[in-house]
Amino acid sequence: MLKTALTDLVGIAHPVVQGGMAWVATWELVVAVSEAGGLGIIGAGNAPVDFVRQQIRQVKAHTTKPYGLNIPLFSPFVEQVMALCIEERVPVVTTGAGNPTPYIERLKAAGIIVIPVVASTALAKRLERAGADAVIAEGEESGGHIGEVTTMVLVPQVVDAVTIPVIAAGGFADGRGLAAALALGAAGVQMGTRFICTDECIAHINYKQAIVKANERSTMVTGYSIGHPVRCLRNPMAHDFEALEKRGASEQEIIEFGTGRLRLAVVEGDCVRGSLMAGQAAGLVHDIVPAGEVVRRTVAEAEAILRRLPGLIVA
Ligand code: TUI
Repeated sequence: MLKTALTDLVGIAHPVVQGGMAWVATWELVVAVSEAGGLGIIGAGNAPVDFVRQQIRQVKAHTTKPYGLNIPLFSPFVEQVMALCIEERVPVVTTGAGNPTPYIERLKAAGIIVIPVVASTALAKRLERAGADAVIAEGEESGGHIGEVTTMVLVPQVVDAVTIPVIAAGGFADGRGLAAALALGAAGVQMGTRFICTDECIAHINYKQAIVKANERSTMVTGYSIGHPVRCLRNPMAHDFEALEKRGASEQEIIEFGTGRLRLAVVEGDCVRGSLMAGQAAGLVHDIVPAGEVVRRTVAEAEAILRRLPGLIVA
């Protein structure tokens, strides 16, 4: 067992968080991760409030363990989803792609643990002052919407910048990563791509197999030109997106081109026209297994490493 500031804060057995991925992180995956002693997180994405409510109700019906909900701050339904979290007493709320300060006080007043994703020390410090309970420091190795700093340099700098627990994200897929994150001063890891390749994840099998086939150079980043960099697997869609940006297409044209692409990948399994969002850790994922197995393996491997490392010290 690994006891950290994160396991204490949230009341979970293992310092392993499942990223709240839009379309992908539905109640089935969340229940599997939380039941295994990790923290499962519903991905609200851009979904309307009725869909999100159903997801919360299903999680509550299938586990009594702590769980969370992620809301990307550019969702058109952000206000309603925040209100829903309060109404449904969701234990943990994580946010992505922006500054959640305007919501923190309300969430905290309802007893909700608030854990924003940050990509810089500046935002981490501001959010600690605003009352965040912990932060997820996410490096540019991650899939989906990303910042500009790598995990290896971001995590220890965020650890130095704040006193609240820091969860490391971006590039993690196994126990070696968890052990390394703890060495950097983090209180746990969040993994997204690794949890897509699980039996309980509802993503199309084509999506999962594309991740299993990927190596460390299989992802690329599009969207820099419109200020929304997104990492996904290289495929015809990603190359077309890049070509569009290179010829100076308007923001509106680019957004229109991108809209609905994640759904195509996740739901239809369209690996040509869909956006297969994934992190560089895709190269570390070699199998599709139960989500509980991912949690157990990650912790067991980290424990074995941490037991072995003191042997490196000589008198
Ligand atoms: O949020 C993410 N990753 C995401 S959200 C997403 S949603 C979506 N996309 C397309 C179609 C449908 C749904 C996909 N991937 N990760 C968390 C994250 N947040 N990474 C980086 C950041 C971040 C970046 C800058 C957080 C804050 C920030 O600060 C800006 C500011 O205002 O200071």
